[in-house]
Amino acid sequence: MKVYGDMKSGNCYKIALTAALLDIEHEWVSVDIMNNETTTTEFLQKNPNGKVPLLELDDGRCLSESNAIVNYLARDSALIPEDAFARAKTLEWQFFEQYSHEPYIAVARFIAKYQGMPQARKTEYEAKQPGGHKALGIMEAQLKQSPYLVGDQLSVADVSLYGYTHVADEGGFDLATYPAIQSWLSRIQAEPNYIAMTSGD
Ligand SMILES: N[C@@H](CCC(=O)N[C@@H](CS)C(=O)NCC(=O)O)C(=O)O
Repeated sequence: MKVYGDMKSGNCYKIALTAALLDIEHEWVSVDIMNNETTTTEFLQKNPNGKVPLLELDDGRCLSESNAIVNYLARDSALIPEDAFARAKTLEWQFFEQYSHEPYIAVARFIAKYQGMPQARKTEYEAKQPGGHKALGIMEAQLKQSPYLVGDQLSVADVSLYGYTHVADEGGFDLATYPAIQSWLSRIQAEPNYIAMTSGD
């Protein structure tokens, strides 16, 4: 299978990390989002939404949306809890990630790190800070109660939230005041097959 992605993107890194943790063989096809490579006719045929990550199976079927891909790759693995309620909780965290975390932390990071904080987006960047801290506060509260977001086991919820949380400082979010998040980051980084965000691209 092929994964189309850009390792600058936490959404794409989630896929690389899932594949590494589960030792899933795949071909990484680099797509440079800064060079508009998601807008080519060829790419839009695979994902009409023009976004990475994108998974292309050997039979040609394509799957977009990072958390859908994470869950597909992790099917039948220990990253997906067997218990129905715990499994729904992993989905709860993944929807939280897309609606209440990524739109603040990932966007602030993109403006600061990849666009170099253009004056035209400075107000928007600043407006992202309270929402990002709210999301981090919710994670911190959970991680004070359990080592992982859903109980005692690493799950897809952790992989999905790890993607942008571990680089939140690049969006101006100082993690110093979130000790439980910091311990959680270290636990994930200690996973045997862990790969860092810069590798694989
Ligand atoms: N909800 C999508 C978001 C995907 C997304 O926003 N991808 C960005 C990179 S992080 C992208 O492809 N941007 C290029 C563009 O929009 O042209 C997911 O989780 O996969």
